[in-house]
Amino acid sequence: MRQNVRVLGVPMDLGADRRGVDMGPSAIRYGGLADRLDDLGFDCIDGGDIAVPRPEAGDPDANDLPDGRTKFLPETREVCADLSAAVAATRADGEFPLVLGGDHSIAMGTVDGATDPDEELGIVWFDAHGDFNTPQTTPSGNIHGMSLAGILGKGRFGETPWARAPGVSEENVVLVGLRSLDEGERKLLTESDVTAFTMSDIDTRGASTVVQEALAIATDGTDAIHVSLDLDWLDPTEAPGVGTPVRGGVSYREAHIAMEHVADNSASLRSMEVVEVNPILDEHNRTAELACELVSSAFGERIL
Ligand code: B3U
Ligand code: MN
Ligand code: MN
Repeated sequence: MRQNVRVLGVPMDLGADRRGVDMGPSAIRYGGLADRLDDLGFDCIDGGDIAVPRPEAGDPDANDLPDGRTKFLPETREVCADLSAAVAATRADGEFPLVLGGDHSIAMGTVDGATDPDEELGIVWFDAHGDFNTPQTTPSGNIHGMSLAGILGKGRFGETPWARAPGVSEENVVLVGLRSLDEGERKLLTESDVTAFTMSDIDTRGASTVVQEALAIATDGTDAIHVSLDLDWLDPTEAPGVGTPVRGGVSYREAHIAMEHVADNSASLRSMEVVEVNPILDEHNRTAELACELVSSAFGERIL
């Protein structure tokens, strides 16, 4: 009997500049996610949405410090804490947490709920961006560009780390498809033990080989893995409905083979999230529908 899948929506747009990603969970549901998972033999349960405050209700810069910028930090922490609790409750009920964003800041909540302090969780982060800025290096103040660094406890807010998820070691974290980095995050990433596969690696060695290697690194010595799928990982010709598109991303076919390799590792897969779908910028919901297709591949859909 396959594990039930519980879908958790996070209509979060506090971590990004452009409005619209808050509608991502609705667009992905409308794209047929539950029917696809049901067809694959999973029981897909909709856990509803996590409450997210409206940006108009707060002041993004209220918490800025002289040495650090983090727009909407208290609000983001609250949403991530609620999401973490929902992910942990899903696991406690023996169900698989599938999180729909929302901007990528929510990964801090998903990962926090997906792991325990006495465990090791590997992460594969499919993204055009490094999301490795800190409150000290960020050019924008947007938390979606800092969430992976936050999970690893990089950067500070005043005297203390500004974020940290338990049970994640840099050695088991892998970025795939990287093609846009700011100067400060480049330095931090280079100095870290995180593995980063750029688009050049994919061009040179092929998506299939690179993704299999990424999964091997994430599963090596860990109890489980989390897969974080930022739709801007794909080329904008395939996924136009994202807030920060970057040319030169993976193709439709490369994305599918990557997700099929995720499915090959289903015994290790603890949680998955799909983020940064922006229906306002999309063309007839095709990015959201693509997100559903990719989830299906990650959950084992095959032609034969
Ligand atoms: N690196 C830039 C832009 C960015 C990061 N992630 C997204 N955009 N989606 C920043 O603001 O940190
Ligand atoms: Mn991202
Ligand atoms: Mn991105």
